[in-house]
Amino acid sequence: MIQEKATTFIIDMYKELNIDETKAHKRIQEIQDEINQTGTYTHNKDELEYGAKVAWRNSNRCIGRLFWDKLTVRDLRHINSEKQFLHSIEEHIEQATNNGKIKPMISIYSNQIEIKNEQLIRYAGYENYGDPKSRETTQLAQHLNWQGKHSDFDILPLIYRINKQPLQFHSYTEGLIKEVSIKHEQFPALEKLQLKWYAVPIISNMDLEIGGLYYHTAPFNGWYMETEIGVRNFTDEYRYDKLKDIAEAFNLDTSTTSSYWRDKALVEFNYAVFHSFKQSGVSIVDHYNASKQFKKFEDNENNVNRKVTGKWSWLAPPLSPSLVHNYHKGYDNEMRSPNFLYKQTEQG
Ligand code: HEM
Ligand code: NRG
Repeated sequence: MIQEKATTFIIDMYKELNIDETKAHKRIQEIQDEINQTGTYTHNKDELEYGAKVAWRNSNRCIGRLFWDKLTVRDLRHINSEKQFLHSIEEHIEQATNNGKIKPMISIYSNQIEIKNEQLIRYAGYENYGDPKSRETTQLAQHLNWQGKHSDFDILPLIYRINKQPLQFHSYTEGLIKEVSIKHEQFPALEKLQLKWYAVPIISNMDLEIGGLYYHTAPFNGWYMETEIGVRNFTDEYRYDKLKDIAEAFNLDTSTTSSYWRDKALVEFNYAVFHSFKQSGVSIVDHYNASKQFKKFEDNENNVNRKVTGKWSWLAPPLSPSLVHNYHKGYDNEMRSPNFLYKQTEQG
């Protein structure tokens, strides 16, 4: 099984990179020998980098794939001490944030290191405050003796384990996490709600599969599309559920749905999220531009005779979806390898 997957991966990679076929066969033999001796094999740096980039290219739910080739891949498989690990995680956050000019980045660790957070940066969730999505992680952190301030925006600590030792937590160095306050130049009342969001989404709960090997600890990030924050995180009833407060800040009549206050508030709020990020010098993309970039990705892929796979329900933005091209066409959701996968335990 692993042998077959490794073989397919090497053949695909060498073909795509125009490397001599005899070299592919030599590498496959090498891998076969390693598997015979140890039961598994080790990617070299080129394989790891290519594999991570193609995993992004194959991520059917991602609209940001135009930039798949511009992923900074950090090979951190050698790291085996707590000190090195924590330093490297903070380094990822700092380098990916890049003072606001966000760099797409992935850090790949050995499976001896486990991260329990869903994203490296998330706000804690309590019964009446914060992000309800993080309640479980918050309880775990509290169980480990972490204490939050019980505000709406307490940054959760990193929760990790090395070499099957007990779980530990680490609170990030002061000043490391960049955040953006949400405001609207025409409606000062919005700022009074004191909403803010962190600059960089760094997903840390997915497995990276390359050539039959699974990297369980491989946090990765790009930048936000504004609707992720504006339509979902602040608006979903099971998240921050702020739409009514936002509509009131915009002076809308919330007494009847036929005033369209929900729709009006949503559009204006997404505008505010986008421009607040821009004004703070933090990378973000609006859904029109993201969709345009995705079209370019589709064209690029067609030009090199690769079929684009995708999941329509995720690629259609949750704000004015019918105004972008991808709403009006279908996508094949076939799963390619390499790829990013949900962990078994979180698949539900
Ligand atoms: C999902 C945009 C970079 C892999 C998504 C989603 C958006 C998005 C809007 C849907 C999220 C949701 O609805 O919750 C972007 C943008 C990027 C970017 C604007 C800017 C560069 C990346 C990178 C990777 C990646 C660097 C991996 C190397 C994924 C994966 C998903 C996803 C695996 C599915 C996540 C899930 O199922 O929860 N992306 N992305 N994306 N993206 Fe990207
Ligand atoms: N919706 C989630 C983040 C999911 C991934 N989105 C990205 N990924 N933009 C949220 O926190 O709102 N990325 O790698 O850039």
